[in-house]
Amino acid sequence: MPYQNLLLEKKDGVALLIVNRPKVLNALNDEVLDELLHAFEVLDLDRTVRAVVLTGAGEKAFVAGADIAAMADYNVEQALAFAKKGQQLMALIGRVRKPVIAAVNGFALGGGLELALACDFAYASDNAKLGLPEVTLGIMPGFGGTQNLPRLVGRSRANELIFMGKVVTAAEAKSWGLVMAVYPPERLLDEVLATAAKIAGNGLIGVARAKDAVKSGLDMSLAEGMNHEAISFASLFASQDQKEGMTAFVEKRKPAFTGA
Ligand code: CO8
Repeated sequence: MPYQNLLLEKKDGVALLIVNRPKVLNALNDEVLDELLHAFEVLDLDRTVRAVVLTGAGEKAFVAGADIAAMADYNVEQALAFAKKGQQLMALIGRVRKPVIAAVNGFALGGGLELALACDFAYASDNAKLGLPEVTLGIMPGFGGTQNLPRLVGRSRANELIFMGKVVTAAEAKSWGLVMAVYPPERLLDEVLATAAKIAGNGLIGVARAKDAVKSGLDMSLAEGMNHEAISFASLFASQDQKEGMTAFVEKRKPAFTGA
């Protein structure tokens, strides 16, 4: 499917997905959400892709939120449908059987920060600004921000950010663990692509099962999560990647994982 609002490049097992509406700072409207849903479904199934990097086009923004002009005249039913579609996208990113890493290259506001929060982890440029300013528009986060942010940074920090509509610097976001590292803008993408390439060199099934164990474990009791982990761990011993990884170690060579 040719995308109107996305760019997609693939190299050495890493897909680079770019939200491409720089004139409106990559704001998310219904069409962008549909295209992102399609792209992540396809990337999940694409056996040549072992890690995904998500970023925004241009030098100013990752994604500056849901499209305010498009939402302005929504009624309650339209708002619900839009929120559900956004949440469907965030859930899909969590289910994609490979890591999805956000390269936050500028503003990540509202639905843009919620998109970054849905990724497995994030890096930022040192000029990035992150926040959930929805209350300044008379609304509240609707793409998972009230659920995902407190799980990541704790309830007090999340509440302060959300109730104030506060926007924080990349350095502050790093000190909270919201982003893993901060780079100069011109280095950000190369650094994130290098991280993705390292992950892409590991056993795909092991990484995928680990992603699932961490993600679903957050919604389980400790005992259920442990059991889920043990079953996932054991299942890997039926994979070729486990045989290859351990044989390569014994033979003192680099493993050549196939993802099978
Ligand atoms: N939606 C639509 N257009 C936008 C958005 C946006 N979120 N952000 C920026 N733009 C547009 C601007 O309107 C402007 O367009 P134009 O050139 O035609 O005037 C263009 O992008 C460039 O923006 P600015 O001129 O404003 O650039 P500045 O550098 O002066 O400011 C800011 C950058 C600070 C990022 C500013 O653009 C801004 O505050 N943007 C809005 C940020 C925001 O409030 N985001 C949250 C939106 S609400 C949301 O995300 C809810 C998610 C859950 C939805 C639930 C479903 C119902």
